[in-house]
Amino acid sequence: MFKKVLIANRGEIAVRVIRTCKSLGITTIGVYSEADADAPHVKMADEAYLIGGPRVAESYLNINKILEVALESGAEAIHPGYGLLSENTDFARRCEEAGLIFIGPSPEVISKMGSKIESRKAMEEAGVPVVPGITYPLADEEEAVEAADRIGYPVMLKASAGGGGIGMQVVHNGDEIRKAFAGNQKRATDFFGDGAMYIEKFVENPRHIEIQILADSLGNTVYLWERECSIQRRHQKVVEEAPSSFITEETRTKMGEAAVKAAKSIGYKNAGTIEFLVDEEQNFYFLEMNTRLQVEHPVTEEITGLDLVEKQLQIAAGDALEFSQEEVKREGHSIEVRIYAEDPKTFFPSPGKITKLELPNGPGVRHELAIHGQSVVTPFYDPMIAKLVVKGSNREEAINRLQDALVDYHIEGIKTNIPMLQEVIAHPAFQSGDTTTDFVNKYLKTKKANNIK
Ligand code: MV4
Repeated sequence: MFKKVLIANRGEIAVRVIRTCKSLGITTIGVYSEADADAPHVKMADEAYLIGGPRVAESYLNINKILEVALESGAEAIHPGYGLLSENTDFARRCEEAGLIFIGPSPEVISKMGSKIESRKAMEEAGVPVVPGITYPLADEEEAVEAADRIGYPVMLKASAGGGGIGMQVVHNGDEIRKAFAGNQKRATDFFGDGAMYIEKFVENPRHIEIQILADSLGNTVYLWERECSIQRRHQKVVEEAPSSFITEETRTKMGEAAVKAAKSIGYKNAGTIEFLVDEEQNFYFLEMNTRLQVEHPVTEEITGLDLVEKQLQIAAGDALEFSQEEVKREGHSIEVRIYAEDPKTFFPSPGKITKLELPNGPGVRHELAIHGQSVVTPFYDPMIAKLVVKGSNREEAINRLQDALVDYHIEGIKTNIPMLQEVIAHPAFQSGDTTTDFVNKYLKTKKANNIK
């Protein structure tokens, strides 16, 4: 195992990674920006180095500076967390070139999965179901209309480099495509520097269900069941749970096996997630692969009893997975909610100084925190300030524990989305498991502020 690891991230995920490193006796190197001198991850790390100004481009995305700190401090490996540099092909390659181990898959795999068209192609070749559609960049809107006529409407126009719904639109006929094409292509070019567009059949009322996998460098790949993440607001996940109450045992096995096949076919290594859309008939289709540890990984840890950060470190150090697929357990039910510093009515970020923080506890309650009781939440970073994770022996118990915990969760000084989370969890549709991707628009009182294009 490594002796020294640099954590190239901030907030709750940096804290999370440091915690496991400490439990394994690994010395932790933190990095921080001028805005984060007082942040929890800085206090927790064994050593912490200032790497630049508050804006991420000056600090947490500053590859040269981060590599310099890693080399000077004697770190052997870098954990990128999620977001920031975690899916940056150039960073993974630069780590390799500097003789540092990037804790994640190879730069080639990150790059391939970063392109929606490339990853679709890879999955088609591997025999993993993809949504009926095309697997090449469209030359222009007329080619899009031709393809859509073949696929059948409605279709979804998508950007190959897309994320967060950017460059994506549902279209119902040729005229709509002609109207939508150039605008979406331009947005994709502006945001990602890549205007490649493709189309897929539009899947109605889908659920977002993803499979966690682990792959070691010796060829062992296992799936750690699913997470259901259908409740999202503007492509931001809000509530995640495991297991899904929607899929059958048969679908669960098929999806797990498809995810392992997907990972093996591309030579995947480390922890990864295959996202699927699941339709009302339980057909599932590959959507995209996330080549990093995800925000919602704790719900998988809760039902499997595994520490995913520990597995990532072991895999990166060259160790074999010490268990087989049959030995992966699935016990109880876990739900995570993301707590954002935002106005619960307007959903605008709500930075400011925290004046009071009182956290619930009790059986089955877990916290992942980016803040402490006197933190200043700045506007420079993602407004997610904490995750509340609960576990129960079944979904009902998990829901009850979550409701109680949210009542006892007190943050003062800034506004948070806790009222919205309470509304979701208390809703009969959530309680009965009716959790499709249009939940927020369909059921919440606040839905006017939640328009999805
Ligand atoms: C879709 C879809 C329906 N049909 N693709 C949204 C984010 C992006 N990564 C893919 N997304 C979707 N792709 C087809 N062919 C519906 C969505 C979608 C969605 C997916 C998962 C969770 C929430 C969502 C909210 C709106 C649309």
